[in-house]
Amino acid sequence: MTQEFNQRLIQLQAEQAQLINRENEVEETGNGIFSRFKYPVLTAAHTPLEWRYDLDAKTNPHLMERFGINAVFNAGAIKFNGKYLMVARVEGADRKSFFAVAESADGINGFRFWDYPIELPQTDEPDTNVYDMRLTQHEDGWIYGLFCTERRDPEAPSHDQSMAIAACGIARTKDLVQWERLPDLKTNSPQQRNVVLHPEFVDGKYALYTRPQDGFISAGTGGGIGFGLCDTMENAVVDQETIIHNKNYHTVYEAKNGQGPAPIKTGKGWLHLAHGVRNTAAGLRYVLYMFMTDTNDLTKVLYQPAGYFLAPVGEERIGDVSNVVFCNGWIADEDGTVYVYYASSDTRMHVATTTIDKLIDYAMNTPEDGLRSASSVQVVYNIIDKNKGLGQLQEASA
Ligand code: M1P
Repeated sequence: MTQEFNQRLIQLQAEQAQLINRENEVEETGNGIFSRFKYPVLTAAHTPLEWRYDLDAKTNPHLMERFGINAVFNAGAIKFNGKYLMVARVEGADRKSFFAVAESADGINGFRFWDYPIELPQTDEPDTNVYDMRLTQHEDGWIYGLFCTERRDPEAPSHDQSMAIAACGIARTKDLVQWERLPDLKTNSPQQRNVVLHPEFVDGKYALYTRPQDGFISAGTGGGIGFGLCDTMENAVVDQETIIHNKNYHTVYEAKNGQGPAPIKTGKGWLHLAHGVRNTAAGLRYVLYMFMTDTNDLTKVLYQPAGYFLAPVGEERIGDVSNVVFCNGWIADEDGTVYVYYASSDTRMHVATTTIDKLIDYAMNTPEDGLRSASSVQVVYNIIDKNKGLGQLQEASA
């Protein structure tokens, strides 16, 4: 027995050390907009063995897993004390999700979970499931975590055990260890997911991106990325939601969409990353897309490149909920590098790197969606015509 325990322990520890210490590799060439990396940066296998196994040979002689982890995905992100942190959605084999911080020194390699997952205080109405935290370092001095809290619909008949109500839970912290729970956001929408706090005050108020929707899965008559103001986060109420980016027929955000992480401020406007969803014969397909809003009027969309910014490829296409990429965390570094942390197929986390300059260029110079095949052909014609006589290698400039 002791031999079995020892052998398994050595193997488990060695495999995890190899996984965490593996250097990632940038994928060659790409599209010039961002760089993808070969390996996921955070997976279920990255979760500490101490969370999953009873490591006492007396009570667990076969060294069996006592708490299975199914997936690690949809992480918020922040640079904190010089380290790159993700607050990941960790989903147990029991389907319940919770939040846990993982840290890396360079934003790409060596992500390692902190010793304990986050102990999230409860409101008077306990959460059944929590997920998809968006982190915002607000100018009021707090780091806010806005997330989805899900509870069974009290109106649900007993034969339907899947009807749920999604609402926006709110917590705040100064150190990502101790969290203060605040009351859930109140809006006029029966369901809310993908709510994100803007990092600056707007007219002295807190500004929130929302996603009103009718049903738990379907946006119904709701949907679109909403924008609203509230006086306080200690009892957050958004009375009015203005849709700033709507669902649209025959686009990648035809069925629904949602704000990703908090937008990044640039000299040209606010850069937004969002997810767009469309239906296919194989189920819903989630991709990431971008748009840019005006520096002073956050409801005014200045630029919206056509189509997706990032879509699932290769292994990313396969997982618990296949054909999905989802992003609720990115970090803009002081040197202009942007780390986009995205999840694939509700299963694992990846990173893509780019820069603020490239994202501005992408947002401003990628043609908009003409909403018809003929318009797309015209865009290609314009590019071909402009390319006449071009395509030669350039002299290196000083
Ligand atoms: O399964 C894909 C995603 O579905 C939901 O996103 P949305 O609310 O936009 O439909 C969320 O449950 C998300 O966590 C999940 O990744």
